[in-house]
Amino acid sequence: MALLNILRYPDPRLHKVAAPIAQVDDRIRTLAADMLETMYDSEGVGLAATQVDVHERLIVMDVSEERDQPMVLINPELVSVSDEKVVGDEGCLSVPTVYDKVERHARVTVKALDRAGKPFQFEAEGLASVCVQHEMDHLRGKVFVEYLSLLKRERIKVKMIKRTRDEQKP
Ligand code: K1U
Ligand code: ZN
Repeated sequence: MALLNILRYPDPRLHKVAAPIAQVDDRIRTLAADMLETMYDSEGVGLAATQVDVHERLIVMDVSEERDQPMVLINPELVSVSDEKVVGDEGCLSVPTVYDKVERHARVTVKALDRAGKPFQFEAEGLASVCVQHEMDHLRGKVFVEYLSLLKRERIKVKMIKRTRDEQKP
Protein backbone atom coordinates (compact mmCIF):
# COMPACT_ATOMS: atom_id res chain seq x y z
CA MET A 1 0.00 0.00 0.00
CA ALA A 2 1.08 3.59 -0.48
CA LEU A 3 0.34 7.06 0.79
CA LEU A 4 -0.90 9.32 -2.02
CA ASN A 5 -0.37 13.06 -2.48
CA ILE A 6 -3.54 15.08 -1.79
CA LEU A 7 -4.06 18.03 -4.16
CA ARG A 8 -4.44 21.33 -2.40
CA TYR A 9 -6.98 24.06 -3.27
CA PRO A 10 -6.77 26.12 -5.54
CA ASP A 11 -5.12 23.44 -7.72
CA PRO A 12 -7.13 23.48 -11.01
CA ARG A 13 -7.05 19.65 -11.14
CA LEU A 14 -9.59 19.67 -8.26
CA HIS A 15 -12.14 20.97 -10.79
CA LYS A 16 -11.86 18.09 -13.27
CA VAL A 17 -15.00 15.96 -13.70
CA ALA A 18 -14.40 12.27 -12.90
CA ALA A 19 -15.25 9.57 -15.47
CA PRO A 20 -17.24 6.41 -14.65
CA ILE A 21 -15.17 3.28 -13.93
CA ALA A 22 -15.80 0.72 -16.67
CA GLN A 23 -14.21 -2.27 -14.93
CA VAL A 24 -13.63 -2.99 -11.23
CA ASP A 25 -10.24 -4.67 -11.40
CA ASP A 26 -7.03 -4.92 -9.32
CA ARG A 27 -5.95 -1.42 -10.41
CA ILE A 28 -9.13 0.02 -8.84
CA ARG A 29 -8.84 -2.21 -5.72
CA THR A 30 -5.21 -1.05 -5.20
CA LEU A 31 -6.24 2.58 -5.70
CA ALA A 32 -9.07 2.14 -3.13
CA ALA A 33 -6.65 0.56 -0.61
CA ASP A 34 -4.12 3.38 -1.12
CA MET A 35 -6.87 6.01 -0.76
CA LEU A 36 -8.08 4.42 2.50
CA GLU A 37 -4.53 4.41 3.85
CA THR A 38 -4.12 8.07 2.82
CA MET A 39 -7.49 9.02 4.38
CA TYR A 40 -6.67 7.31 7.72
CA ASP A 41 -3.16 8.82 7.74
CA SER A 42 -4.66 12.31 7.22
CA GLU A 43 -7.39 11.69 9.86
CA GLY A 44 -10.16 12.37 7.36
CA VAL A 45 -13.53 10.63 7.22
CA GLY A 46 -13.66 10.57 3.41
CA LEU A 47 -11.55 10.97 0.29
CA ALA A 48 -12.45 11.22 -3.40
CA ALA A 49 -10.16 9.99 -6.20
CA THR A 50 -10.14 13.55 -7.62
CA GLN A 51 -8.21 14.68 -4.53
CA VAL A 52 -5.36 12.28 -5.37
CA ASP A 53 -5.38 13.37 -9.03
CA VAL A 54 -7.22 10.33 -10.36
CA HIS A 55 -10.28 11.48 -12.28
CA GLU A 56 -12.44 8.39 -11.95
CA ARG A 57 -15.63 7.89 -9.92
CA LEU A 58 -14.26 6.37 -6.70
CA ILE A 59 -14.83 7.43 -3.09
CA VAL A 60 -13.64 5.98 0.21
CA MET A 61 -15.18 6.77 3.59
CA ASP A 62 -15.11 5.72 7.23
CA VAL A 63 -17.37 7.67 9.56
CA SER A 64 -17.21 5.11 12.41
CA GLU A 65 -15.95 6.12 15.87
CA GLU A 66 -13.54 3.18 15.92
CA ARG A 67 -12.24 3.91 12.39
CA ASP A 68 -12.79 0.27 11.52
CA GLN A 69 -15.64 0.44 8.97
CA PRO A 70 -14.07 1.38 5.63
CA MET A 71 -16.44 1.92 2.72
CA VAL A 72 -15.50 1.91 -0.96
CA LEU A 73 -18.01 3.44 -3.38
CA ILE A 74 -17.37 2.94 -7.08
CA ASN A 75 -19.54 4.92 -9.54
CA PRO A 76 -21.71 6.32 -6.71
CA GLU A 77 -25.09 7.78 -7.68
CA LEU A 78 -27.71 9.59 -5.59
CA VAL A 79 -30.96 7.63 -5.75
CA SER A 80 -32.96 10.08 -3.61
CA VAL A 81 -32.43 13.02 -1.30
CA SER A 82 -34.53 14.38 1.58
CA ASP A 83 -36.31 17.73 1.26
CA GLU A 84 -35.06 18.47 4.76
CA LYS A 85 -31.71 20.28 4.80
CA VAL A 86 -29.10 20.68 7.52
CA VAL A 87 -26.34 23.23 7.95
CA GLY A 88 -23.06 22.07 9.48
CA ASP A 89 -19.38 22.87 9.63
CA GLU A 90 -17.29 21.21 6.92
CA GLY A 91 -13.60 20.85 6.32
CA CYS A 92 -11.63 19.28 3.49
CA LEU A 93 -8.26 17.53 3.29
CA SER A 94 -7.58 19.62 0.15
CA VAL A 95 -8.25 22.86 2.10
CA PRO A 96 -6.46 22.23 5.42
CA THR A 97 -7.37 24.39 8.46
CA VAL A 98 -10.44 25.88 6.75
CA TYR A 99 -13.88 25.08 8.18
CA ASP A 100 -17.19 26.74 7.30
CA LYS A 101 -20.91 26.14 7.23
CA VAL A 102 -22.49 24.36 4.26
CA GLU A 103 -26.14 23.39 3.68
CA ARG A 104 -26.73 19.75 2.70
CA HIS A 105 -29.63 17.32 2.34
CA ALA A 106 -30.28 15.75 5.75
CA ARG A 107 -30.60 12.22 4.30
CA VAL A 108 -29.55 10.64 1.01
CA THR A 109 -29.88 7.22 -0.57
CA VAL A 110 -26.82 6.22 -2.56
CA LYS A 111 -26.14 3.32 -4.93
CA ALA A 112 -22.65 2.23 -5.92
CA LEU A 113 -20.48 -0.78 -6.71
CA ASP A 114 -18.28 -2.35 -4.03
CA ARG A 115 -14.68 -3.60 -4.43
CA ALA A 116 -15.99 -6.83 -5.97
CA GLY A 117 -17.98 -4.87 -8.55
CA LYS A 118 -21.24 -5.83 -6.82
CA PRO A 119 -24.02 -3.21 -6.67
CA PHE A 120 -25.22 -2.05 -3.24
CA GLN A 121 -27.44 0.70 -1.91
CA PHE A 122 -27.56 2.46 1.45
CA GLU A 123 -29.30 5.28 3.27
CA ALA A 124 -27.10 7.83 4.99
CA GLU A 125 -27.84 10.48 7.59
CA GLY A 126 -25.75 12.60 9.92
CA LEU A 127 -22.01 12.62 9.22
CA ALA A 128 -22.28 9.84 6.60
CA SER A 129 -24.81 11.87 4.61
CA VAL A 130 -22.72 15.06 4.72
CA CYS A 131 -19.55 13.13 3.88
CA VAL A 132 -20.98 11.30 0.86
CA GLN A 133 -22.42 14.57 -0.53
CA HIS A 134 -19.06 16.31 0.01
CA GLU A 135 -17.17 13.47 -1.73
CA MET A 136 -19.63 13.28 -4.64
CA ASP A 137 -19.14 17.01 -5.14
CA HIS A 138 -15.39 16.33 -5.50
CA LEU A 139 -16.17 13.85 -8.31
CA ARG A 140 -17.93 16.61 -10.24
CA GLY A 141 -15.04 19.00 -9.65
CA LYS A 142 -16.67 20.98 -6.85
CA VAL A 143 -14.82 21.93 -3.66
CA PHE A 144 -16.90 22.89 -0.59
CA VAL A 145 -15.48 26.45 -0.54
CA GLU A 146 -17.49 27.07 -3.74
CA TYR A 147 -20.60 27.19 -1.51
CA LEU A 148 -19.08 30.18 0.31
CA SER A 149 -19.08 33.85 -0.74
CA LEU A 150 -16.63 35.08 -3.37
CA LEU A 151 -14.89 37.18 -0.70
CA LYS A 152 -14.38 34.17 1.61
CA ARG A 153 -13.19 32.05 -1.33
CA GLU A 154 -10.62 34.65 -2.39
CA ARG A 155 -9.32 34.88 1.20
CA ILE A 156 -9.04 31.08 1.39
CA LYS A 157 -7.15 30.99 -1.94
CA VAL A 158 -4.61 33.52 -0.64
CA LYS A 159 -4.26 31.60 2.66
CA MET A 160 -3.70 28.26 0.89
CA ILE A 161 -1.16 29.67 -1.61
CA LYS A 162 0.77 31.28 1.28
CA ARG A 163 0.62 28.09 3.37
CA THR A 164 1.88 25.94 0.47
CA ARG A 165 4.70 28.44 -0.24
CA ASP A 166 5.73 28.51 3.46
CA GLU A 167 5.79 24.70 3.60
CA GLN A 168 8.12 24.60 0.62
CA LYS A 169 10.66 26.96 2.22
CA PRO A 170 13.86 25.20 3.27
O1 K1U B 1 -13.06 15.10 1.26
C1 K1U B 1 -12.32 15.38 2.20
O2 K1U B 1 -11.48 16.22 2.07
C2 K1U B 1 -12.50 14.67 3.52
C3 K1U B 1 -13.43 15.45 4.46
C4 K1U B 1 -14.86 14.98 4.26
C5 K1U B 1 -15.89 15.65 5.09
C6 K1U B 1 -16.68 14.90 5.86
C7 K1U B 1 -17.66 15.48 6.63
C8 K1U B 1 -17.81 16.82 6.66
C9 K1U B 1 -17.03 17.57 5.88
C10 K1U B 1 -16.06 16.98 5.09
C11 K1U B 1 -12.98 15.26 5.87
O3 K1U B 1 -12.64 14.21 6.30
S1 K1U B 1 -12.96 16.68 6.84
C12 K1U B 1 -12.08 16.29 8.31
C13 K1U B 1 -12.64 15.36 9.30
O4 K1U B 1 -11.89 14.51 9.68
C14 K1U B 1 -13.98 15.42 9.94
C15 K1U B 1 -14.99 16.25 9.53
C16 K1U B 1 -16.23 16.26 10.17
C17 K1U B 1 -16.45 15.44 11.24
C18 K1U B 1 -15.45 14.61 11.65
C19 K1U B 1 -14.24 14.60 11.01
ZN1 ZN C 1 -12.95 17.46 0.51
